[in-house]
Amino acid sequence: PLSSNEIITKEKNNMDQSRFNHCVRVSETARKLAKLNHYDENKAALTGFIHDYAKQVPADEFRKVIKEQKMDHDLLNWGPAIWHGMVGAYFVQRDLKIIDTEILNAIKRHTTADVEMTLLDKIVFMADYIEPGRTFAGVEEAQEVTCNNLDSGVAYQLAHTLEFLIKKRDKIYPRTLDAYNVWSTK
Ligand code: DGI
Ligand code: FE
Ligand code: FE
Ligand code: FE
Repeated sequence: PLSSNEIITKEKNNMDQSRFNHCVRVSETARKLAKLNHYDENKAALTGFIHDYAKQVPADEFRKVIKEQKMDHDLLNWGPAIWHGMVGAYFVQRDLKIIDTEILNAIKRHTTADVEMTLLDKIVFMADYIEPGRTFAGVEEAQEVTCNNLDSGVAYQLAHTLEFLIKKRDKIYPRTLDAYNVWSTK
């Protein structure tokens, strides 16, 4: 495996400074949520740190990997917002040499969520949403809800993300909608 310093260097070289700073804050927030929910703090912090590793990969590189790795061709109908998690996990495995499927799955699910989510999936999904750099209206309520109950935080984020996407007349990735249907009633 790569050393921590090698991972930090590769992460830095794959994104700009403000995205890197976001990743550091997500890492710290994931550590805090792990402590609150009795999960391995170091594993949560690492996953949070690398969750957006592929956020600034060019679209053509994503398309190439989707085809070469024979991933679901429906992915080609979507864009970087969906790819940087779902396909981003491939880049994490390839470049950062991380093979832990729990970590890779949490990265795959960090944007869309999923009908079934592990504790690590939920920690990273919520840390990304409530990290202290976030400024959207309602972020304080989101932080409070999430720190009181992680599952309620997941439901909160999914509902608000759907509202946000519909307001923009953006497409809803079916998995995001499936996740909302399951988590909104939990
Ligand atoms: O990568 P970050 O910006 O830190 O955060 P993220 O990975 O949670 O991505 C958030 C963006 O992804 C946000 O602008 C909404 C978008 N998104 C989430 N679910 C869907 C989606 N975009 C589309 N088109 N469809 C979705 O279902
Ligand atoms: Fe992301
Ligand atoms: Fe997110
Ligand atoms: Fe993020």
